Amino acid sequence: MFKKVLIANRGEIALRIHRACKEMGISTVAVHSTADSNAMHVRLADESVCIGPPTAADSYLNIPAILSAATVTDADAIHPGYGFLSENANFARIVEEHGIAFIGPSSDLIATMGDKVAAKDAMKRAGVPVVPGSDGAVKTAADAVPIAADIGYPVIVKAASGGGGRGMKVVQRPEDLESAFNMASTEALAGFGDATVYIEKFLGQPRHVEVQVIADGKGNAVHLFERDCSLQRKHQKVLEEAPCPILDEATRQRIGKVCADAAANLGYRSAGTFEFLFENDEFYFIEMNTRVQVEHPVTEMICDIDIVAEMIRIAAGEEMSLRQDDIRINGHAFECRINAEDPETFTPSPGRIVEFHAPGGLGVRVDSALYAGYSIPPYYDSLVAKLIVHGRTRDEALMRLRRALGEMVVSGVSTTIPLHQRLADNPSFIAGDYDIHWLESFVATD
Ligand code: MV4
Repeated sequence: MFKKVLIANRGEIALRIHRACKEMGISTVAVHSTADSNAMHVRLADESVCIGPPTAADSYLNIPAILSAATVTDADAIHPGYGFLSENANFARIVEEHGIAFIGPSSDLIATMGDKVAAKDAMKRAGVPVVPGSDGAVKTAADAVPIAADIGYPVIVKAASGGGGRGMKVVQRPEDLESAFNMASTEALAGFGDATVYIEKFLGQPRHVEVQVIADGKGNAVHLFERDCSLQRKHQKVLEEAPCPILDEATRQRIGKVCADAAANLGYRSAGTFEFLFENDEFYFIEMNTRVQVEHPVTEMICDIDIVAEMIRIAAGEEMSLRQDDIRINGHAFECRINAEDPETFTPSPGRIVEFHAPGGLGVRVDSALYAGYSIPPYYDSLVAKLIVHGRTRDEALMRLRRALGEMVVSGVSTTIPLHQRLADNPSFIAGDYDIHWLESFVATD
């Protein structure tokens, strides 16, 4: 097992990784920008290294600085967390070339999954159901015409290097195809340096359901069931739950097995997530995430498995001890992403935290790097805490969610806690009756 792990991240996920390391007897190295000298992840780590100025491009994305920090502290491995360098295939490759373990998949599979066309193709071949669409990339607007006609309108043009909704264009009618194709391709080139696009059938009211897998790269893979992440605003998840409240048991077992088998087939190593659109009781693969995700705790709560610890054990070359038959869903979990933002306008609200009180009690977990007196810097993501609740049933988890939100205090900055309180009282949310567009209208009208 590793003696020392460098955590190439900040905030709550840096703490999350630190906690897994300490429970495994591993010492930790924090890296930080000059804006984060007083951050909790720096305070808790056994050692810390300043890697640059506040701007992420110069610090948390600074590959030479992070490698130097790992070298001077003699770290055996690097955990990238989420965001920043976590899905940068080049970073993973350079880390390995330095004789340091990258706590994640191989750089080749990160690269494959980063190319959405290659990812879909790999999944199709591995027996995963994908959204009907073009067979690979579509080169010109003229080529798109018969392909779109064949798929049937409406269609969606997507950037192969995309993600987060950028470079995506919905096309309702054939006469709009050429301009949409050119806009998507231009946006893709500007945003990702790659003009490649592909075309899919546009699904109108799907849910976003994703399956968590863990694999050891030696042909062993398990799934940890699914999360429903449909509650999003501007492609940012707001509240997630596990399991999906509208999925029947047979379909759940079937899609889980499909994903675990695909992960084993691909020789996938580490934790990974298969993202699907779910509509009319059918799953359609869209993308695979090759990192630990923000919302991984809802899965940990229902499966009683430490996903980050598993990632570390697997990166250290241990064979996976998890057995599919031992993994069961116990109850229900919700996660509220608490952002330092105005709950109405969603404009960021950085600044000094005056009071911080985390709720507690049975079935309540708070993953946060906040403390009273801490100043939230304006340079990074506005996520400041995750409130995760678990109950024996969805109803019990919901009661617990309201109770915990009522106890939580973050003063000095605005947060999205009031938004979560309104959500937790909303009849459609309570009924589990929502799709990927529902939250946008809830925020606009309610
Ligand atoms: C789609 C879609 C409908 N049909 N693909 C948005 C982000 C990107 N990762 C995939 N996205 C979508 N792809 C087809 N064929 C609708 C979306 C989409 C969406 C997906 C998941 C969660 C929220 C979303 C909000 C708007 C659009």
